[in-house]
Amino acid sequence: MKVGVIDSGAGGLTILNAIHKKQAYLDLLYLADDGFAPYGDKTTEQLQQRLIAIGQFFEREQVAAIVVACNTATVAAIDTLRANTYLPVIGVEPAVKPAFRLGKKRKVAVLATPVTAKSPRLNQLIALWQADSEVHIMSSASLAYDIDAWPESQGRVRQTIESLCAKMKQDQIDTLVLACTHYPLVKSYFIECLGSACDIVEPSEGVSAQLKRRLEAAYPEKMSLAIHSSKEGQIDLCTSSSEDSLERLLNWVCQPD
Ligand code: DGN
Repeated sequence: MKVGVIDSGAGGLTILNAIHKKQAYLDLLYLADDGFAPYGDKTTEQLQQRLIAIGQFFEREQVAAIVVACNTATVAAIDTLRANTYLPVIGVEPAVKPAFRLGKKRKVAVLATPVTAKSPRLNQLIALWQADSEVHIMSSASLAYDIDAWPESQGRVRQTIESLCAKMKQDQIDTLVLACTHYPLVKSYFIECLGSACDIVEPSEGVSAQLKRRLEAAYPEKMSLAIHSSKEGQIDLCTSSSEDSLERLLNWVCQPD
């Protein structure tokens, strides 16, 4: 069974890796839509139109489900995609619920792209789970874009993370939610700057588990056969821009923890 996974660039590979780790029997087709990146500075309407076209692409590829492995596209356009495709669609949402469940009176920073940071959906999620925790929404317009330009951009990535973390330390943040799928690719930099006292939360395992539930509900027989087979699924990568970006993506596929 084949599943389509989409992000604007390399970020969704954090989700793809988590899916492959737990559900190795699935074939995965990853689309890095870097010809249209970054998603973080597009309008809601642009993202909605783009996701409709991507839904059609995945239908032609005969996938069984689509994973929108991008917080920005999820908050802006997942409902539109769902309304325009017959395929099950799984999104990724900022992992605020697990963050607030870590304990009471947390000081939580949610770091995202500008579109996600401003979205009503993020604010609704926070209002739902916040309880007595303090929340600081932070955004970076450049970080996801720079991660896509790895490794030349390594210095800029480090600088941006250092300055974001300096602010978090000043605010005595004890929990960081990585609310852009690109950010876990450079999680080690966050750990370096914040130290082990700060919990860092990201949603990739949750999305993988949600995908499994949706596939089991939509295709019970096929899934039962797939789970019990010894077949190792295939990972295919494609991009909407150049060959060069495909090579960059390969750096991030199935990295060890
Ligand atoms: N990985 C995307 C996300 O989770 O929001 C980043 C989108 C972008 O292009 N900036």
